[in-house]
Amino acid sequence: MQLEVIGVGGAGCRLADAIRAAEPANHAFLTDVYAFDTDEAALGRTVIPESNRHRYGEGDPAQGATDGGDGDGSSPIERGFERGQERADELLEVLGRGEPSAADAFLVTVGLGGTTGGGTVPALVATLQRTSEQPVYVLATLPADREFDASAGETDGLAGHARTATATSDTEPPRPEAATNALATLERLEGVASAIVLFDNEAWLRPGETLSDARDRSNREVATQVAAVFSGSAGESGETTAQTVIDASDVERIVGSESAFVTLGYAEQAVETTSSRFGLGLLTTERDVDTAEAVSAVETVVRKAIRGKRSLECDPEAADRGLLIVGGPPAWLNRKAIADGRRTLQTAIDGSGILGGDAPRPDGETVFAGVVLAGIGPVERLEELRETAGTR
Ligand SMILES: Nc1nc2c(ncn2[C@@H]2O[C@H](COP(=O)(O)OP(=O)(O)OP(=O)(O)O)[C@@H](O)[C@H]2O)c(=O)[nH]1
Ligand SMILES: [Mg+2]
Repeated sequence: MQLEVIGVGGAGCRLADAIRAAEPANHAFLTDVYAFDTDEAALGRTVIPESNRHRYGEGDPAQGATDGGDGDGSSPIERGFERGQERADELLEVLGRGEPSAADAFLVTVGLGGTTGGGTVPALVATLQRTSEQPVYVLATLPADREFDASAGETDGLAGHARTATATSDTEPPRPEAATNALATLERLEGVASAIVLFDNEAWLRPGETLSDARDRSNREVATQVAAVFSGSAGESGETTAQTVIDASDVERIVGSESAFVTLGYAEQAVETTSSRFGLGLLTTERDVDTAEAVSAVETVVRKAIRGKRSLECDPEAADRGLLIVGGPPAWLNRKAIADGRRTLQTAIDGSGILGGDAPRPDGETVFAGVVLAGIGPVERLEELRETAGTR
């Protein structure tokens, strides 16, 4: 399927960057990618072409307000929502200069916790829903606990000292209000976004690591998960057509249109792709691949994608619906193992429906599985954030 990606705020733009970088060369699944931020310097650090970057809200009183309320008693995130409403048409106009109708869906990427991305996204998503036919999905990160401590970075000894000394505007500020902000944005997205893919920063940080240290790695992880699911059977050549093509309407059926929470899983395994004397000299043919090895590779990646670490940790049983995509060099895509994988997913989620497809990658060097679990709830991490917000 074809996706238009719109990054908003610092994290949103970096996520959009990462998704662009994860697009497989011969399996394009992106139409346009945009970066929107109030912060000119942050925008300048993205690799999104200048024509698709847009700074909005210049000189706006709401901008950069991260330190509590102002005279009128409104909180920074509320002022962020107001600014979002004021600016949504301007952003829509920028998107209109591209070719929004070429996309099967929009994916708006944002880091929840701040006031820019989280403030703008509800109004932008609502405006897109009003003015276009396609589903509008949101990819949102949840803030990590270590961001909430206002003194972090100054009190954690030498490492913190060194960081402070070399601090650039790229270093993440402490965000005591991050949990409150994140929950406020999610509340506004309820009933507005078609579906909300969550990525929990807390779960992907290593001990002692700051968000700035970890963010490139985290962004690559989630971008790989997104690419596995959305690039599905995109752009393949005629001779390697998927047995079961996953298209935009299949994705829509699984994630739904009612703001369901979604988590993504991914696993891959490198496989031998030595050239064959029988094929074109480049492709691995079925006779080069041991069936038992192919079955084992598919089983392994499917199990890891379902049971391993996902963008948001939750029991697969907590999901209503699931989607499984198994990809790799065609000779490795053992049909029976893929069918078994679908049954594994069906059993794991114990829900109402699953879909499965395959994604042949003649030029690929790995067998991979991408998993979508949709309609998950209750989300434990959101409960934790509610507790944090309640104590502040
Ligand atoms: N995964 C990931 N999360 C990030 C990244 N940058 C920031 N975050 C998270 O996103 C939240 C919001 O950060 P930003 O996107 O920088 O904030 P903003 O939307 O620009 O809003 P401001 O407060 O006005 O800067 C933070 O609290 C972090 O949890 C990133 O590159 N990757
Ligand atoms: Mg920012």
